Amino acid sequence: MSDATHVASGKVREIYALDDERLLLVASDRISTFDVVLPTDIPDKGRVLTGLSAFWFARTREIVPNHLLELRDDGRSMECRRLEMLPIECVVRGYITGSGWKDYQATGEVCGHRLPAGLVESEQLPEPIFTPATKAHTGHDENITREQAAALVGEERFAEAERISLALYRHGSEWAAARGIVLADTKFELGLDPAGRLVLGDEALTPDSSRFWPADSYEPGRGQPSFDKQFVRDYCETRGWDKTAPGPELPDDVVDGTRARYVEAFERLTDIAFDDYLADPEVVVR
Ligand code: Q0N
Repeated sequence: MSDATHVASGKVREIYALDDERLLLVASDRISTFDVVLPTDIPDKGRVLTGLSAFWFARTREIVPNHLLELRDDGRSMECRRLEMLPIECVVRGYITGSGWKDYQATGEVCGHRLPAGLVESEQLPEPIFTPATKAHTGHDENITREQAAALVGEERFAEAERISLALYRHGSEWAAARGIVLADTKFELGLDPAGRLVLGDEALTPDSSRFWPADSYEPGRGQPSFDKQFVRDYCETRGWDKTAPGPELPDDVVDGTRARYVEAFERLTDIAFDDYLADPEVVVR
């Protein structure tokens, strides 16, 4: 770490340059809700997200190569290949929620996909759809049409990004469904390696990059509770917080309950005990 240069900060992750070819991605224990980072950490949240990403990277290598080079012993840092990232977010939606639900209600379409009439909030779509977005550095990512996305990355790369993203979502959502978790939607970031091949970067199929819903309480026609953040959201609602920074500090029971939900997501999805991951992070990639 000592000779790594800080390159970028996300709300909850940091990126450092190790050399010209390699980056270090470090996942913190910070949590955001309603787009605000809260002052209270969730212990091990960064390890859960890093472990899940590494797990999926190891299991989706046949679909697309990825940027993971090495998972560090701290369980929260990954050494990665440096890529030239595409200027789009590769979002896949299997259910109609979030900005997709807003766009559908306004226009009957999401990113140029015309959807059946009469869908209700959180309903499963007839087929998962690829709904690219632009990367907004301030505020929210903006949904764009396939034509706009193709203009940004080229027709051929757009088609490949769509095919890869849909294949990753299908794999992840089927795996999760078998373990009682609905993967409503998810966001991937793809980049190009020096040979010009598409490579999966960022984190993948984690609760921070996806909407995870508990399958046993899934009920179309309303918003769904979040698998991981519901205690935090409920607490923030009872506090009557106006959702502007700074957010409220979280009491111990909300922290403990939320940590338990992250660990539960990890254990259900990986079939690996979280303590085994802490003892030796490599268990998720073997
Ligand atoms: C990169 N982002 C946006 C951390 C993640 N392998 C890579 N090569 C070059 N650049 C990037 C990666 C990766 N991953 C990706 N920024 C740089 C995603 N960030 C958002 C903030 O948190």
